[in-house]
Amino acid sequence: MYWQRELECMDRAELERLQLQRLVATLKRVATNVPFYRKKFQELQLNPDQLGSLEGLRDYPFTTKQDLRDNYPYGLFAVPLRDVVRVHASSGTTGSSTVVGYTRQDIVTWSDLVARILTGAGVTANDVIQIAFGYGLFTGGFGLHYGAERVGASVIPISSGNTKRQIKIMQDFKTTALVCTPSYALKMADVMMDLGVNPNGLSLRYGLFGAEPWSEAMRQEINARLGIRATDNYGLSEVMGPGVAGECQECNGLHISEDHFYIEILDPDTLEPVPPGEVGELVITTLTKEAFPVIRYRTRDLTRLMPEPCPCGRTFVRMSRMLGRSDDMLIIKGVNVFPTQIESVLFDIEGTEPHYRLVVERENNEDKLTVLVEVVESLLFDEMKKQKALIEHIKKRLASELGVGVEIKLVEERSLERFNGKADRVIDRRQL
Ligand code: DLL
Repeated sequence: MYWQRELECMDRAELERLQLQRLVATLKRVATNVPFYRKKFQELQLNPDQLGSLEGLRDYPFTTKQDLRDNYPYGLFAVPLRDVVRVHASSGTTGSSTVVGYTRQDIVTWSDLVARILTGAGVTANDVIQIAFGYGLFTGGFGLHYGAERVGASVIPISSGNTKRQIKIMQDFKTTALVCTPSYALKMADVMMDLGVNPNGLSLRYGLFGAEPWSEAMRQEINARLGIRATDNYGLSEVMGPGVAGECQECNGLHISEDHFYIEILDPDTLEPVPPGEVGELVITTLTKEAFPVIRYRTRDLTRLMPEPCPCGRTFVRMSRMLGRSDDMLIIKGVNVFPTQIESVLFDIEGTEPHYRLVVERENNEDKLTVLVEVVESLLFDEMKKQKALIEHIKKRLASELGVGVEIKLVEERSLERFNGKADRVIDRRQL
């Protein structure tokens, strides 16, 4: 049942020794190979050789998404490109995207860690696993794919989209495990109903879902409608991709692969550790990554640790499902979207005013993002043709910037409420 029992059930003191040893090695490596870290460490007079305990990491500076953007594309890589065998990137076609790389060994580690998650969720070599995450710069498709091959399951790399075809393949190929976002799993259930396909007649047993927030209620609904056992798994491209943490079959919190990631839970305002079990921001330091190590990366994801031992026997600490974000990032159909990306596109388009609202809804289990944009008065009185052309233009620009389609609604100048204090432009009506 276990993938790497000797590691996943490691004694705590032994784990901490291993973490410290790997942490010192990582800090030394980035200080030598990455000018960004070297400079910061020098400014703070930090010498990795003198790190005597894991807590000592608190003296080290944080790394943020902005740091990755500022060093676009390869500035934070710790090995020469010659040693990089794979590159992934987050959404955003311009300077706002973040680029990460992997050495051959990083790919081996990544596959092992995803294999742990699949195994923890119940997947074995006997399973037929359908991977409905996008294959491409997004880490979801390839990340899960390599892990599933490592387990020895039969992998169907169908990628995302074309729901009817997904269902046909699922029937014909006798898929037993489904991998996608939780909202897409519900959409599949809807389409099955439309097509008159009875989920109980399928071979499906497991669902491994991640890449976006969901709730316990949503899990229950997916389980009931698809007749499966759904588990949650978490990761982010800056740190590796999927494979950072995942639920075992207890379905009660996600085990973090602590032999490869050192985690802190901090108050997002004071950046001090919160008491054990309380909600805070997850901050991750990679312990084994070669091409793209990160030190104290602020994920902006809010969670809490569950330090109690897990009945499954794994000793790696669990964290609760993600409880929110400490910034304004939205996840639309699994794609990360920042309101500022939308703003900069709108600023660039003639005829629009810099006033907008983002309305997020979930219709038929699919996310829908509508951008309300104020336009100069003359335009609203213009012929429909001109308005339509503007809408199409904005849609195209946004789709290429964000990597996901949005709806546009033009509204009258000065019709959107103005803010006195902090602008709150996002209305999220999704009920997960
Ligand atoms: O979403 C990696 C991934 C792929 C994880 C497939 C799991 C499965 P990014 O595109 O960089 O990477 O987005 C990372 O997505 O900071 C969270 O806010 C959110 N996220 C990822 N997994 C979960 C989850 C991938 N299980 C960002 N629950 C993260 C809630 C999640 N949010």
